[in-house]
Amino acid sequence: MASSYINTLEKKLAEVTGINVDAIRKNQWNDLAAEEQDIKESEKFINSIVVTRAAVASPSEINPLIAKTFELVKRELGENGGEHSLPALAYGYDGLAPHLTVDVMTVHHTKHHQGYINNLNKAWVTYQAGLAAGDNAAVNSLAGAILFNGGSHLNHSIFWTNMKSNAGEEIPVPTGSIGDQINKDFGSFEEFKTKFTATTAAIKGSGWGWLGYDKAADKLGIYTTANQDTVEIIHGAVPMMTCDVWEHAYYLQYKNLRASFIGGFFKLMNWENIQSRFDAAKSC
Ligand code: MN3
Repeated sequence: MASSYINTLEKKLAEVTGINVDAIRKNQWNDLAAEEQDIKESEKFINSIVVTRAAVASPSEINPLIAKTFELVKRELGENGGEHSLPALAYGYDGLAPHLTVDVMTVHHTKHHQGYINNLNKAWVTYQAGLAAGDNAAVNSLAGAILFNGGSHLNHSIFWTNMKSNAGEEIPVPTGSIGDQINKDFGSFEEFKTKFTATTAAIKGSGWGWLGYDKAADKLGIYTTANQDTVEIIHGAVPMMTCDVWEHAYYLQYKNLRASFIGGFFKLMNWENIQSRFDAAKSC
């Protein structure tokens, strides 16, 4: 059902302008098959596209992933739209050494993460102007920028909290209910670590490796997302932990040895933070 639906959508979008079919295919309709609610919303969205004359689109609906992105940022950081700022770290820039050096951390936090935040705040201003003008085509044309920069802000903010200082070489092992769930879903922590490392190291180009929680199945899973896509929008999983494998996250220190960086990341893993995310996901 979902695939014929997508075909219909693509045909209709192909007739009109102002809608990025690739972006919608990638970001919006991926999980249609599993999500009855999404299908209903998709229907509404498709029906709203009115071809007023040949090759002109007049969408009356706004891409729901724009609001969803701001909602996820608000849930993680408590920030209202357009009021985004660099979250303080729970450790100093030298606090993750030797596994992540002060140079890597400083550039990553103050230059890269800040850059995405600046873009997101700018996109918000245009988004509000588009809403005020009732120009839905203009608003929808911002979706790519908002998903990219908002996803990045969200992903980095989760990533920072997933780590804590550990100057030693030992790898912290999860205990409590998150440890039990990892044993249940992956066999053992060691098997989880091996699979997460292999899957995340194999991401083509830039992206993120994730430990996510599928609430419906009551199951943890390993996921990947490309670029700055976020796991909840792409896979419907609640983020527990994420590892940034864009080269800027590790290249200064690890060069092209992505798996070695992931090994360092495991030594920094903050299982108290991951446990609290698991508790929150289970209780809502
Ligand atoms: Mn990054």
